[in-house]
Amino acid sequence: MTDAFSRTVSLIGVPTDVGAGARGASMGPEALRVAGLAEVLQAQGLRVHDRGNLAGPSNPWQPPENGYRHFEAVKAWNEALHGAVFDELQQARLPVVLGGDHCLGLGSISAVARHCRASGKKLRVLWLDAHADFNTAELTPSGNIHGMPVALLCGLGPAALTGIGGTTPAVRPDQIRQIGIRSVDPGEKRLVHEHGLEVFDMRYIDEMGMRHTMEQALLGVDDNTHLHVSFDVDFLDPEVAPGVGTTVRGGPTDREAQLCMEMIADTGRLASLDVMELNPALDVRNRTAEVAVDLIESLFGKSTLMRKTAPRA
Ligand SMILES: [Mn+2]
Repeated sequence: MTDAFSRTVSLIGVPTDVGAGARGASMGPEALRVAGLAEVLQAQGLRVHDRGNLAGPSNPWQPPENGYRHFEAVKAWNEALHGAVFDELQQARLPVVLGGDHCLGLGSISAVARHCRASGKKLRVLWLDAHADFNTAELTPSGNIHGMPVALLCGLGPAALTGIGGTTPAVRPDQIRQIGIRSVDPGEKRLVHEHGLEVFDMRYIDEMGMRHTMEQALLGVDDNTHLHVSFDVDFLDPEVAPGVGTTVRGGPTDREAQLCMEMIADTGRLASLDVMELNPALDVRNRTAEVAVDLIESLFGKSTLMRKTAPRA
């Protein structure tokens, strides 16, 4: 048995929305727990260790300064998360980060990348999101750092953020595949092209289907690959998942999202996960958290299909 299926999963709650434009994602970790995340993972045969929540500064709710909102708070939360994720990986545990807004992708993925460098693993990041999150302070109108983590990971931005993992850039664009994208600012679009990010946007998924999309996104994943999934819940169509701060119409349906998760599970290479942007303040009776937990169940190997093949060894 390897990776996801022999390991302890560590839940790391990061109750903050300092990077977001709406308050409420700070309640995400608890909503995922209430929706039964630990129990669902245990039912898959995984050991689950809930590390509780990290601590950090409260949300000061200030306007941007020099193009960034809450720069110091974002830095503090991401440094704390970086340390926590790296610790878990060093102990051969599979970290599941319960966000929190998506600015936390910086702390989480910089830790995963550092672990991959230290252990000689090949890194593949699947970024499931309605947005490319490739903004910079120069481009973003809002200054909300949850729109910038991919750019920061690729080294675009101030050293205090891009250098959190000790190596800048933390990741190369060719290690990232973005899936479900349907809302990109004009300047951001140009930057995404300049940096050669591989994007499977909704147009691609509509035309080619989720199966082909995932085959392409997973191309080259091998036994030495550390597969990280950064799951922004706004990846999903708002009909399925209303409880997010930045809904964008026209996302994957429940079945498309299930297939996406199942095909990731089939690789057997999932080694770390972020679940971001769930906003219980905007949800309907915790429905979106329950949808997210269902999808995470599929990501860890639950297949809804009756198959005659033996379960993964
Ligand atoms: Mn995002």
